[in-house]
Order: sequence, then structure tokens, then C-alpha cells
Amino acid sequence: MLLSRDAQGQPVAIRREDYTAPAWWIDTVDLTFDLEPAKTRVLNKMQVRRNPEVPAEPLRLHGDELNLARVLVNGQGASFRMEGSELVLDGLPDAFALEIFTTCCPAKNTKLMGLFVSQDTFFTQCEAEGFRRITYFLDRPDVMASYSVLLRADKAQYPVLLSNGNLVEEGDLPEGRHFTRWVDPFKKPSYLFALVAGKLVSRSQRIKARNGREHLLQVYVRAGDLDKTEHAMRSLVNSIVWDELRFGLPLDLDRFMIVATSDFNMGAMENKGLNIFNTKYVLASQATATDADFANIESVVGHEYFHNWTGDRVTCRDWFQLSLKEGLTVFRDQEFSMDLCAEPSARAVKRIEDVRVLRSAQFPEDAGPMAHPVRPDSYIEISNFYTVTIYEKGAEVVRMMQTLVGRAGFTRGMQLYFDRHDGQAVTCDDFAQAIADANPDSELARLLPQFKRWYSQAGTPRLAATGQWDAQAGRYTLQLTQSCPPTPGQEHKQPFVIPVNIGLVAADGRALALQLEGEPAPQGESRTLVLSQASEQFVFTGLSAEPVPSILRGFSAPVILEFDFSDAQLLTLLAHDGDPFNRWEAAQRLGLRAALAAIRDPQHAAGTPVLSAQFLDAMREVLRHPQLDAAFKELVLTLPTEGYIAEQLDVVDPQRVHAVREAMRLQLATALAADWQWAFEENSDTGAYSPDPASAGRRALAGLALTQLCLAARESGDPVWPGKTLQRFKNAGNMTDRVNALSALVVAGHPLAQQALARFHALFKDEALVIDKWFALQAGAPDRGGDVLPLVRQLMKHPDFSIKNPNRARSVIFSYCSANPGAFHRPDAAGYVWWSERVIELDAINPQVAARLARAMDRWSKLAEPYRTAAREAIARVAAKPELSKDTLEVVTRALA
Ligand code: 0A1
Ligand code: ZN
Repeated sequence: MLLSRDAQGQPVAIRREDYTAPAWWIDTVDLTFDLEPAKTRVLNKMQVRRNPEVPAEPLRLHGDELNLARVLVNGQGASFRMEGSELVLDGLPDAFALEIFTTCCPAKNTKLMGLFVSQDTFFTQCEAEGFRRITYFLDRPDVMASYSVLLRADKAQYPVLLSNGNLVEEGDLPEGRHFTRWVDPFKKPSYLFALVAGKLVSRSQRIKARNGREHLLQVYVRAGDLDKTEHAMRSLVNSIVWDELRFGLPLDLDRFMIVATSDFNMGAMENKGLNIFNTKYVLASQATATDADFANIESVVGHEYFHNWTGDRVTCRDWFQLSLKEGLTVFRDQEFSMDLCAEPSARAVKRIEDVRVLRSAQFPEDAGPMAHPVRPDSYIEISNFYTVTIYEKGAEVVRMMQTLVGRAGFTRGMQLYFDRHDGQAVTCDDFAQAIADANPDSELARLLPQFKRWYSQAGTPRLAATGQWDAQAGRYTLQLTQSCPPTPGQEHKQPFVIPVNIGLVAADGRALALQLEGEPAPQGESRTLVLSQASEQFVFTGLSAEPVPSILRGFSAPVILEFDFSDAQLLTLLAHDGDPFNRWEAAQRLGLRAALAAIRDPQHAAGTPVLSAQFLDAMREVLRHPQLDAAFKELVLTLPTEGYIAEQLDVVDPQRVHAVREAMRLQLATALAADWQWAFEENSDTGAYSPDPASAGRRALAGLALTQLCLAARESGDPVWPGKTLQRFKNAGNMTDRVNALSALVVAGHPLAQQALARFHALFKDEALVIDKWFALQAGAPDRGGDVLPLVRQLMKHPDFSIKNPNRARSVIFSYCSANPGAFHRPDAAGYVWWSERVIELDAINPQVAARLARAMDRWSKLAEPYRTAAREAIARVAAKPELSKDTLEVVTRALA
């Protein structure tokens, strides 16, 4: 086992190629906890045996911030030594009982890894390497053991004591204490261990599965939050039903629990049978949660539940394989949310939303200093690799497999994967092999080694397409050429296997039949071309007029498509494409094109229009369209983000990008004022609240309309819409309408915003998740004369602010540094200086959160002067800080490399 710091105390990179199987197995773990915040005692009794398949080695157990009291081998005091934080035992028999007694201090655990206290309740977080903060162990995912857990604590303060698996015994102890004993029927790696102890209440539901087995489902929260658990429970039931229907995967436990905590570094955690969630992804009521919150809860509850098979039953051999469980499980939760949509158009909306996340977060990651393959080759701190590449790009890789083998073929592949690997710790190769083997005649099977470059090569491929029309022969030749830019450590890339879904649209909007050269007859109006060479030609025949190509339908591969569409072609696709994704994409391209032209034109002056009359007319047509859904309209009418625009530029002047996008937004607001008013009135009353996609879509469009109307009113000085907006804010019957109205006033910078913000705070002062929204709205507000940074400084002094709570820290600090480019990138560099101070401050409290914040500067090298130099200095200031965590050090070191 490698030490993670060298002799000088510098962090050492862990490399995938150095993987070796463990020299020892731990078969059983019997844990006893005496829970006390200041000093928790942990007795860990293990059965250990030598792995006969690898050369003999001492037993090296991981530990972190533990106080070691005793080590017994077969009941006898044993000699051991410490090497750094590792506990090393020599001269051991081939199989033995090992007993280790340690203590730790959960009350002082601000990293929120291992055992910690949140609002007087104990929680654990063990992924990826947190179990070693609870006891000495082989804390690696390929060591799978059977766990039995005894929890003891004061009964009045900690009436609920939970761990993984089944409750087998409980009872009282002297001095007001009590105990529970839990046995997990499945072997698991240490990262899936969990315990919870505190004053909690639960919503319980019993369900009977299709096979007749009964299960107890529970959602545990603090007293007072029980009325916000209905949606999470419904989402859990839906997840269980869906996994059984779609993949034949049943719930394998008698009892499945979800517990919510307000102090959590991430979204949620899939501990076997005892999922621990950030409250943000559990608690919802129409008064306190938005439609987006409801949708996120559904997908995160689904995600964690789906891990029960993809992650828990079959886990990762090592952390380089993280996407084996994460990419696959994101794919599964995306499919789940889509399958729950009643309308096909709602499925398309979900796909567009997912692609927006990929393009706005993963593409920049893949182009920046932290770029890494879906299966990385090395890391310094594994926590830094819970990234959009591992998750979202990993999900796209799985989606491409499904595209190549078909939906039924993919389900067959999943079955084979579980037949082969249930109960094992495996690799991404094992997964891809199972999908291919179950579909031997597929393109995936034919091209498997090449397809797997998606796992090994980083960077976003470019797909350059050109079309050639031969009117005489009625042939349309599409040339597809791929390339991939260099990424850190990978100068040259080999061609990928790229599934390209395609259709051809006539100038009048009709979908054309697709017949490739050599085929006897047309085969449908949409099909998948598979590009595996650097460049290939596809010839469509039997056409009577030049078609408009609709390429990469449904975003069938995570690539950047370059095609020199004319405006007229894009307008045809926007008006007629049968593929909703490409219809939306056409509008994005038109908007992007206008933005880039204005940004690049040195003559372009502030105040001159950016958008053409033609574009505005097309937008009006979509907005007023009698058949299109409100949700889809809202997506089309939302301009590309500043971040997405910036990614298209080699050198970024963030203030110019901001100014141009603001000008576009204002132009859209004023030119379509009457249409926005119409759209608002059409969609403003959604009746009794339900978070379903159709009504959520109408609220989203009404919200966008309100923002546009308030923006236009600011220009004209008209008081009517701001007044109406304040009224809507006050009378709102749900959080979506309320926060949308509030946001419209804040975004427009209207004086009424202050009044509304004060009222919002007073109304929701006891609702932490709503107060997070209150902070985030202000820290994310459009900058007017540099006013956001002073406001953010003030917010940090607000009595409700605490930097120790990750949700609160994110609501202020991340909203400003990562989500408000116009305010953050100040010519005086004050935003960057403030960022560096916050990274350093956070690093001493919670390195994981600090390292995430450090990533706000990932794209610094693209910035124009004076931003670039100032940004570099700020990063260097962080890097120079002594005793930085390896989390933050890895991020800033890569940024400066
Ligand atoms: N496996 C979890 C994500 C997760 C990872 C690390 C954590 O440590 C702080 C917490 C959660 C998931 O994918 O949901
Ligand atoms: Zn996950």
C-alpha cells in the first residue's frame, strides 16, 4: 500500500497502473461504538486472513486522526509500528482475530468525513476514505466484509440508533443508556458503512414487491420536518418499482432507510440500506421547495437507491473505477426521471437539461487543468475526482453503449453484468465487456477496444461535419471528421467511436426518408451513423432537393459538433426539426452566433442591438406556438449562459461577455414585451400545486416572462410590472412562484427587491434551505457598479451565516465566485483576492469544500488581461499557503502547471 505523502510530507500521486490486489482479506467486522460527541470509543474485532494469491506483506491498516489504545492479535497484545498514519503489523499467522480499540472526536470533526456531529446527531460519511477516520482498516473498496454493529449511547439524547442492514437486537443499559445491534446480510466495502444516532422521527411505509417480499421503507428527519418527507418517500417507492420493471432488479433488503442531515459535503450517500442525504435532497413542501428541488429530490433519491445494485451489490475494484458505479448510476437516474415523464416532450426537456449541465460544467472541466479521463490514471486526493467527468460524462459513455446495442440489448447486458459480477469489486472494463458480450452482433462488440477510448482519453472531441449536395444525382454527402484537443498528460488522441444520430429535413420542414448509398430502400427518418475513423463519408441518395441535416439528434455523443449552418438552415431546424433536442440546439446556435459576433467585433458599441429581427421573430414564434410545451419554450427562450459563451472564445473578457449577454437579454425583453405579457398571463395560474413536468414547465415559463417584463420595465421606468411582481411574490401559493417573482425583482435591480427580500427572510427565517436561497439570490445578483462584492462581505457577517455549514457556504461563496461571472471578474481583482481568502479559510475547516471552491478558477488561463495576471496571482497566493490540505493543493497545483 502506498503512503499518500512522501518523506518531505508532500502528497504523492496514486497511479492506476500500480494497483495490486490486497495482501490480506478482512472477512468479518464486529464493531462496538460507545457514542459520545467529545470522545467516541470504537472497538473493532475483525477476522483477517492472508491473500494466498499475492506475495506476503505486512498488514498495513489505514487510519486518520485516531487515538489508538490497544491492538490484540488472537486475544494477545501484539507488537505494531506506525508508518505515517498507517498501523503496520508484522509476523502474523495466515488467519487470525484482530482487535483494535480506538477513540475519536466527532464533535470536532469539521471535515464531515468519518464520524461527525450535526445538530446533536451523529452521522458518518465513509466514501471514499472516511472509514479510516473511524477505525484502522483496509480502507479500500476491494476488501469486502460482513458487518455486525453494536451501538451504545445515552437513550434520552440519542433515542434512534441506526446502522446498515437488519436490526437484530435492542435494549436498555444502566445509567440511562441503550443499545441496538445491526447485522448487514451483504458483504460490503468499508466506504458503504454507516451509522446514525440522534433525536429523529421517521415516515414509514411498508411495500410489497412483485415477488411478494415485504419491505419497510423509512425516511428519518428532525422533528418538525416530517411534513416535508412525502415526496422523498414517493420518489423512493417509484425508484423501487422502476428498477424492478426496467432492469429486473429488486430491493434485496427487509429494511431500507434514508436519513437527512443539514451538514453534508455532497448530495447524498448510498450506504447499504442506510442512505444518508443532504436535507436539500430530501425535504420538500410546496411552501418551501421549488419545482427544481422536487425534481432534484426525485433524481437523487433514485440515484442513491439505484446504487444498491450498481455500486453496492457490484462495487469498484479501486477508486480509478469510480465511474463504473457513478456514470452508470447517473445514467440510470436520468432514465428513471425520463421514464416517469407522461409526455414524450417532457422526456426531451429532461434530456436538454442534462445536456446543459454536461456542456456548462463538464466541457469546461475537460478543457481545463483538471481534465481527466472517465477512468483517471492518477490522483493525489480521490475526493477531487467526484467530478462532472466521472458522473455526467461517464453517464454519456453508458448512454452511447445503449445507443449502440439498443434498449433491449442494454438490459440484456446489465443482466449479464450482474450474473457475472454480483458480490464482486470490478472494473469499467468488466462492465463494457458484459454489455458487448450480451450483444455479440452489435457495433459495440465489433468496436469494443476502440470504444473504450472513451474511458481512457480525456478531452471533448470535435466532430466537424460538412455537407455536399449533388442536385443532379439527388445525393447528399455528409463528411464527418473527428479530432480531440490535447489534455494534461495526453498530447495525441486516437479516434473515438461516435454514434451520430441523424435525420434530414426538407426546406419546407418535412422529415425525409434516409437511404444510404448501396441500400435497396430507405430505412426510416432517423438513424444512427457510427463514426470510428478519423474521417468518414456517408452518402444519402434518392433526394429531390437539398436537405438540412439534423446531426447528433438527442445529443447522441458528448462531442462539440461543428457545422457551418446558414441562418436559414438553423431557422428551418428551429421551426420544424422532429427532434426536439436539435430544435432547441438550433436556437442556441443562433443565439451563440449573435453573441460571439458582437463580442468579437471591436466596433460593437454598448447599446447597439445584438439580435437580428429574424431571430427575434423566430423566438416570438416559439413563445406563441400553439403546440409546443411551456417547459420547452422556456428552454428555447433562455439564451446560452455566460460560461457557455466564454468557452467558445480563445481569450475571454468576462465583462464583455457579460455586457453582451445582458444586452441580448434586454433586447429579447423589450422586443417581445407584448409576447412575454401574453405568455405570463397564459401560464401564471397553474391551479392546485403539483410538481409534475407540465405544471412545472408552465411556472418556469411564467417566471422567465416575469423576469423579462421586469427587465423591460426597468428600461422604460414603467412601475406596473414590478408592482404586479411584488404582488405575485406576496400572494404566491408555492415556493416556485414566490422565488421566481423575488428573483425577477432582484435581477432587474428594482427598488422593490429590498422590501421583498426582507419579507422573504422574515417569512422563512426558520427554514434553513429557504434561507440558503435567500443568500444565493443576493450573492448571485447582477452586478451594478461593483455592488455585489460588498454585499457578499456583509452577508458573511449576517447572523444566519456559518462557513462551517457546506450548504450555507455554497449559498454565499460559491454563488458569487462560481455562478456570478459578471460580479466576480472585477477589473480591480478584488473578487479574486476575496476568493483566495475564502479558499484558505475553508481549507482549515473542510478541505473538500475548499477544493471545490478552488475550482472556480479552473479557466483562468483563458482570461484576457488584466484578469489573467490577477487570477494567477490569487491562485499562487493559495498555493503558497503552508499546510494546505492535499485536496486544495492538488487543485491549485494543477491550475498553475
Ligand atoms: N457516492 C455518492 C457521492 C458521495 C461521494 C463522496 C461523499 O463524501 C463526502 C459523499 C457522497 C453519490 O454518488 O451519491
Ligand atoms: Zn452516485
